[in-house]
Amino acid sequence: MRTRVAIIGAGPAGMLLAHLLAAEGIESVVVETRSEEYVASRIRAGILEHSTVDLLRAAGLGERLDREGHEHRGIYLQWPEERHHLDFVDLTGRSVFVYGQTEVQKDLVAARRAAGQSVHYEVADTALHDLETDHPSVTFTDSTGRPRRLVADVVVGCDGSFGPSRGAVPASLRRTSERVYPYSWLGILADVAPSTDELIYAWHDDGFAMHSMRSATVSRLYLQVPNDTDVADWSDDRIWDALATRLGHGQDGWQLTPGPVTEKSVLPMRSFVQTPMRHGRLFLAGDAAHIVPPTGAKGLNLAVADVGLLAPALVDLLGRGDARLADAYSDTALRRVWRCTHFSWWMTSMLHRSGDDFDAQLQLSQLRWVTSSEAGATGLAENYAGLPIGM
Ligand code: RFL
Ligand code: PHB
Repeated sequence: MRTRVAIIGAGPAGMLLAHLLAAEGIESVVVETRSEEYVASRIRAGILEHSTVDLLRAAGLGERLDREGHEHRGIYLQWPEERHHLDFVDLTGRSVFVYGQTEVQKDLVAARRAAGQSVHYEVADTALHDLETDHPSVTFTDSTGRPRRLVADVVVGCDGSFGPSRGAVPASLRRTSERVYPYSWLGILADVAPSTDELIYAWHDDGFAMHSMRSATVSRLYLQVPNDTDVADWSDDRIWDALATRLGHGQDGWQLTPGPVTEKSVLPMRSFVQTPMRHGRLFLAGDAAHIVPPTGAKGLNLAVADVGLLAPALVDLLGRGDARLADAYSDTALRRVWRCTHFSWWMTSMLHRSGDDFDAQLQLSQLRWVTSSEAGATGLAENYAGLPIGM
């Protein structure tokens, strides 16, 4: 098979890239190990930052987002006895949207299907070849068991944290930076109306807790738990009790309403960056190049920002023979990647209990400053609501 751009991974990065390239007349083929249904039903991100929403709208993907997504002006930050609202719109003029990754994925799949996008689901043995030539290729076994070779002008690794693309950059040329955190998140999805109008991020002596949501009838909540926690040890009642304590049920009359839990999982947390994000005719985008802990709600947004830079770079390279944006892609993308890596690390470090009381006092002092100083609040708001793509 021959195509212009071979895209590995049909998650949000891969499908959005295929969509943006097609809008400029550049054909691509996507290969994906999982089934379409599996990719579309993975419960992951929930918050879209301002520039993500702008990009999706400009790409013609904003219709359902505008109809069903919920615009939030800010977030609540709290610790025992105190809850403060940070209004991002007042502070920076920018808001965020609650619209699940599952919904973004459905919109992308529908748009690509309507356009006749070639996507090979349920492939195996994906391997990358000849990346230092101008005819790189991807080999895989298709869902019928047939070995295939896809020859392209460019290969883009959008294959997330476990895909083969990042390892295809020669070990002598790649650098990785990593931080593993000593705690995880236990996340639940519950069929109950959210007990809050906007997200609550809570510091508590027992550990961090967060109240997020997916819609007017579905809540998403998280608890800080030790690494290697077994979900089987957390009954629904135990989870709701811990959430009530950490989120301050009863404080100033606020109540947390529990409901039926429909999904429950433990999510380890780490920061990871691999540089450069390009090697020869291979480009990396999204989780294939970087992972952030979820506390800053940045993972999906970073994947979208990468693709927002990469699509015009590939259009120039393949459509006009102009390599300037492609040559600048890695450095340009990494500026935002490191900004978001810092912000996610900072939010994580400020809100999770380490067990050390000196750390706890520093965290509380930081929270008091962020919620009482306009400079502090604006810094958080600017990063959370999102910097412009290309910053
Ligand atoms: P994805 O979504 O992981 O997609 C990569 C795809 O590549 C496929 N693949 C392969 N395909 C072919 N051959 C191979 N050998 C392959 N190996 C893998 C995979 O099957 C997969 O379909 O990466 P992408 O597109 O870069 O998108 C990144 C986002 O999914 C991720 O950053 C976010 O979900 C992170 N994240 C959050 N981000 C936010 O912005 N806000 C949030 O609130 C937020 N919450 C979260 C999250 C991630 C979570 N988990 C479990 C990772 C909450 C959770 C629980
Ligand atoms: C979510 O809704 O899943 C979510 C929201 C904000 C975060 C992390 C996860 O910071």
